Amino acid sequence: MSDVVKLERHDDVAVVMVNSPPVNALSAAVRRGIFDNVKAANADSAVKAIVIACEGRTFIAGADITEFGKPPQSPGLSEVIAEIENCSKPVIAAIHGTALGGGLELTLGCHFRVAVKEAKLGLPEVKLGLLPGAGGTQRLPRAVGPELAVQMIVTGNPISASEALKNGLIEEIVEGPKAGAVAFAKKVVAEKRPLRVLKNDDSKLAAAKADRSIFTNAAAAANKKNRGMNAPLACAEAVSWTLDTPFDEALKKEREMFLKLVADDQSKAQRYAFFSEREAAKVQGVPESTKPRPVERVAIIGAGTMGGGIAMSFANAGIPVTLIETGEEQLKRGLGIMQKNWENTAARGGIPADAPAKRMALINGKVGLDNVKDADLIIEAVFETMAIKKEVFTAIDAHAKPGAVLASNTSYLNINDIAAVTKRPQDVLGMHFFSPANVMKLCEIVRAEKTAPDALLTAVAIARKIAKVPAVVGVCDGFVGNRMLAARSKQSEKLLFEGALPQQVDAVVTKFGLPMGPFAMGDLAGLDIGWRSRQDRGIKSEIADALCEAGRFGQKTGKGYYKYEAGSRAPIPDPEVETLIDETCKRLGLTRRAIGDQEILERMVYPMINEGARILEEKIASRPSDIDVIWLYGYGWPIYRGGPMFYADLVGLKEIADRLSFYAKQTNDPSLEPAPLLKKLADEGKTFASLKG
Ligand code: T1G
Repeated sequence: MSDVVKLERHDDVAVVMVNSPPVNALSAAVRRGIFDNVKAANADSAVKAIVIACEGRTFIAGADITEFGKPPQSPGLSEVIAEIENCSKPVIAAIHGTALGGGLELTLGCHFRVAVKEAKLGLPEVKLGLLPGAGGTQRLPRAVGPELAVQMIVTGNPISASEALKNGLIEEIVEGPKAGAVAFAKKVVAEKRPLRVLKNDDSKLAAAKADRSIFTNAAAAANKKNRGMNAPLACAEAVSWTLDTPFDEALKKEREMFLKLVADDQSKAQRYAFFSEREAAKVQGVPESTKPRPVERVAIIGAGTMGGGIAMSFANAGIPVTLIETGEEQLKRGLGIMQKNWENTAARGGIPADAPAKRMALINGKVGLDNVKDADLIIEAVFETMAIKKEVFTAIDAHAKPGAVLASNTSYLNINDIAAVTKRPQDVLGMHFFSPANVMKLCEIVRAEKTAPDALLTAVAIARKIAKVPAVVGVCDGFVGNRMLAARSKQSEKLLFEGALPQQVDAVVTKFGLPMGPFAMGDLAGLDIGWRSRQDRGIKSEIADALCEAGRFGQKTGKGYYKYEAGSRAPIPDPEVETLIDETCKRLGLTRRAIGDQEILERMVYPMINEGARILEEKIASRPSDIDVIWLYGYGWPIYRGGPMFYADLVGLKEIADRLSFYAKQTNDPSLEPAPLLKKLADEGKTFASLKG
């Protein structure tokens, strides 16, 4: 008998109870347990109906992703679903938590489905670079109609139990999943209700037979939103087979398509990203017994762009915030921007209409740093100068309660120096949010020399609670993300001197899958920020400085590396910039050359990988996958390429090391020589992934 699936009897109803924490994923043991118990219950003449239910926090959340790429073990999920579907007795799925992927597909083989009102139902395979591989593309359209089905499958977004009820995916919303399902089963038996066998029910397909545009539109929308990804298009095509391909033949095509996608590098990258995100939240080097400190109230210092965005993130999660500014005017402006942001989102239907007022009610605006006294976590988001940071931390050290965690949102300043001005360096760390902080998911948690383990876990736990993706990094200039970005920026500037133009470099980077190239990004952030920083440090950057001296700060002045039409953010190549680059190169006696796209791509990506290797050597990041999580969630690295270190393993570290050596000599730039760790792994024929162990 299976130890993850048990058979219970409730009068003449058999309950197949799955208990395989944490999410009842369909491992081989779970599949075997369900198959054997359903078969046994169906053969038992005393059993009149069968319920499939789960213990723990959720119904089956899908196939066991850890089994992908390993030799398949029987029974396959499709075999289990067929066993259910072919039962002569009613089989009812009792849904709670999230019925996702193979979990929802299993319920579609059942004759009826009931769910508790908080349940969510979805087919998120596309987010793993896959398509539903156990009949979902053919049964879901027969349950809810092709229009909703293609949207659910191409986007991977779940629907609520009430939407499921409205669209015929479930029969009833019940109080407790198992008890509700048993009661429903008895009703079905008493009423002798005919079994709903989806594979034989084409009634909901008729409407779509006339209007095939729902598939072409879904595919076009997916292609627009997910440039370069294979799975969304495959999903739309598979659902369209419901219109003209017999069910059994369509299942075979679905399986072939699934096997093709699961072997594709894109899906391997997306599955890697799924687990890497969760791995990053597991802090290394802290005692097992360490627990995070409780956080009931948060204080945020600074109601500017970053402080306001951070405050919104906490309020979005229902956590009360004391938002502190130096004066009423600044506070009023910051609160106004937050209110406007929420109202715009509500107007678009992104949040309920009453959400802006509810969330504003969680924000308590105050003037004066003494207002931090009740906070369990204090996050400083003031100007990026060390002097101001030290002033603020000295003040909060005087007012904060014992045990409060003191975090700086600095994007590169030394947290050790900030901690040193307090009497409690063990409570000080960095929480580096990315702008706009209410949207971007990444939060670099900066571990300073004296940061206490429980303070660190507190920051990681609260970041996850506000739906951020935390990654723990060490103290260095730029931590991980911006330090690697700086390595890329150095090359992008050099490429202009050597012969490339901003639009060529940016086109290569966006074609690779990043949302924006380095020059358009500079125009968005404002070229004057870097210009002031270089002046502070006595550094020249001929072309960027020339642009700023000409008042070309980027989007904010209507021109930077590009020009912009009034009210538009679309970058337009500007002949004036080409002239400025030409003249600057002539003045410096530089001869420019034609540079190919491949060289540009390698000079954009490989130096970042090289910096990532140095970051690992210096233990600024503890896993290559943490570096990838930072780039996936902080900079929009395309999820289907896994992250810079995952991509490096795909290209091959020897190839990367050789190309870096070549460019180091060609451009006389020793910083491009392969980092010792990269060279060692390349020489040994190893991968960054091999460091995981
Ligand atoms: N397989 C294996 N492990 C899984 C898993 C899965 N499907 N889902 C979650 N886990 C692990 C996860 O790694 C973590 O482990 C723990 O469970 C808690 O997860 C045939 C082929 C269900 C909404 O894509 O969306 O079915 O870190 O931290 O925030 O067509 O997990 O504790 O060791 O995310 O409460 C389709 C993926 C699979 C759902 C819960 N299903 N999972 O979120 O917890 S493909 C999915 C989630 C498929 C079929 C196809 C979420 C969740 P650890 P967590 P959570």
